[in-house]
Amino acid sequence: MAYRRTVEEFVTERAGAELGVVFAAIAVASQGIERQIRLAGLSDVYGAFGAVNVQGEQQQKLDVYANDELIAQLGKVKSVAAVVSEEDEGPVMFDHPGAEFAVIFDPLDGSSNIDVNVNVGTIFSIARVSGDVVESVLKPGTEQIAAGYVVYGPSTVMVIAFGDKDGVAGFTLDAEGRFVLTSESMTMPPQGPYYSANEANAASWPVAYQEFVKTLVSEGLAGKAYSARYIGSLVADFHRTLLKGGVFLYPPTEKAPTGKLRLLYEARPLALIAEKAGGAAVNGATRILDLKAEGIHERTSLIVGSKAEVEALNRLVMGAAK
Ligand code: P6P
Repeated sequence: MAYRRTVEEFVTERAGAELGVVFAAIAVASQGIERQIRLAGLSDVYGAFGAVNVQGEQQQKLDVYANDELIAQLGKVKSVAAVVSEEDEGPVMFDHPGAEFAVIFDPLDGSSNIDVNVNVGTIFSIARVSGDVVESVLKPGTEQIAAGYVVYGPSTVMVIAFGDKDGVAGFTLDAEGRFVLTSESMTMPPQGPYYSANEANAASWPVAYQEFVKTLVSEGLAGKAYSARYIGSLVADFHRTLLKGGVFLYPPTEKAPTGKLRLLYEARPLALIAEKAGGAAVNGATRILDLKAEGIHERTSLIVGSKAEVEALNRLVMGAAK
């Protein structure tokens, strides 16, 4: 079998050794997280950690483990100045004078699904630091140096994209614990068979979103019929959308009028990957990558997926807003 490059080798070739080392640290942390998830039932790592994070959410033991592991691995990389995590109020600063990168991440997304053995994921974005770390990471998503996610499951896969290069690449965790290249150029189908949303919230969505889903169900779009898929782990719902096409939508709701998902470490990294794969990502009115964040834990609505569906919904939402 032909040699498969590791994610560190691939990134080093495409974007230089400095970034390659950052991805190597993320790969080591992700391998540790995968092992903890796989063996969770055999050790006491299921369940609540007994504390609440900055989001006011019950931390699961594996949330804390994942966060600690990513901080530990990235803290060894001299070119990383700081990390910004969903689990921490502010940046975790490292004593790395002159370091140029900040890594922003959701260490374990979908953790409510862990105890039921459903896919969960790590989502990350890499920003260039110039001066203040927070100011640097709040810049629009078009400034991302790179972004990626890891989806833990029957097969654990890392998917990445670079801000200034074309293409989306996929790596699979092998038996030796390395993420090796398995998809060199991933593209999102121009239209898909699925829509993905938590329809229990539909009554509180803005009407345009309700109309859109009703139309997909009753008439389809451009002659295509649709089916519903909703896993409840953003990374898994996104990964399916990337591979099969269609649209994932988390519109504004009564409980989350500005959206539930986080802009910096959920929507933006996935928006970069979606666009680099030929898809699109908006918040209903604006391209996700153009949004400047006001705060590191800012939330947003997210419509992401194949161009056909995202653009159709965007037209409806913009039309309704007039
Ligand atoms: P709901 C998981 O808690 C998460 O942050 C995302 O992974 C997922 O897409 C979303 O929330 C699910 O939210 O309201 O449908 O349970």
